[in-house]
Amino acid sequence: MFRVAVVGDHGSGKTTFLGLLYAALVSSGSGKGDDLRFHVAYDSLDEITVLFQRLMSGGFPDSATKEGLHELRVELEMARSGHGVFSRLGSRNRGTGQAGTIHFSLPGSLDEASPGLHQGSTFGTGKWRDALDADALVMLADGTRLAAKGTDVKTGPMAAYDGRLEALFIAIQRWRSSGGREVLHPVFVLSKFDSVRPEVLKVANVEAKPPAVGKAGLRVAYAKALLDTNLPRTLALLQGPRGKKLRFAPPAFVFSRVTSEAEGPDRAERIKLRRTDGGGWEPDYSRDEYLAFLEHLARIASEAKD
Ligand SMILES: Nc1nc2c(ncn2[C@@H]2O[C@H](COP(=O)(O)OP(=O)(O)OP(=O)(O)O)[C@@H](O)[C@H]2O)c(=O)[nH]1
Ligand SMILES: [Mg+2]
Repeated sequence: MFRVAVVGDHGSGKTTFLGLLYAALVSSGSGKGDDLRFHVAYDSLDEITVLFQRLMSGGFPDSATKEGLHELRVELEMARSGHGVFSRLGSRNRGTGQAGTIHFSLPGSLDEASPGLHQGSTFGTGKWRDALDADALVMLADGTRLAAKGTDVKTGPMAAYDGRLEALFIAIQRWRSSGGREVLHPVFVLSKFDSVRPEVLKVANVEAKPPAVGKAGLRVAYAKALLDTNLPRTLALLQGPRGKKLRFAPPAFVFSRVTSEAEGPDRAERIKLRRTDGGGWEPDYSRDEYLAFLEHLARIASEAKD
């Protein structure tokens, strides 16, 4: 089983991210080619279905949805001769069609985690175990909180979060110094990317839209132009000397965006919906980003099995 832990501060967009990932999975698994088939484990089905229905009808996660969803277990299966985003995986596996089980967990909000974690000390049980044992660590960086280049990094809006992420990585390094998985894949999700302050993009000297999926080098440069100012300690740690056992893979970046409609006097903030090819409705979100991320996960999950 390939373990993916999703971490971020309170309200950074964790639940929305997982819901949209599921929406992307559903939309790709019901396409004409059916390159990707998936099966959601029974124990995760209720919560993800409720969240999915909520997003598809234009609502952001509410408190009831948030309470329930702490994990999602998905069995991925690739078509034998896939031609879609998953085709590479299909060929790698020479038609066995298996990517295996991917277990997503949402251990909680990092700003509300145990003090032991903040100090980087080792701690044993509890839901944060999932983060310590993860194959991939997905870190939400709330786009609305990004500071513009030139801001004092020590007092910027993400400075404290940067420290918490760094502490989490140090805790993981310690936890695995004597065993456990030897590779950790860091993934930065720049969430709410529709709402990044224009000034932030301007000062960083980047376009309003991130480079398309597939333009790997440009995307790394784009993301780093924004994150260098906001998460410098975490980025430095990931690039620094290796720990005794644990190795960090090069980070991946996901630009997550769902268009929202502002709240009015008597209505809550809503998700803007758009027409699908099939004639239905879905959230207006960065579907390409999510599909590319699923492909990335499927690939590293299949490599982890080798
Ligand atoms: N504009 C915009 N707003 C977003 C997006 N994603 C999340 N939000 C906003 O952020 C709020 C919090 O999102 P959640 O997904 O519930 O965040 P969370 O990290 O799960 O929050 P907690 O579980 O309460 O800590 C939502 O209610 C939206 O208002 C996005 O892509 N675009
Ligand atoms: Mg949540």
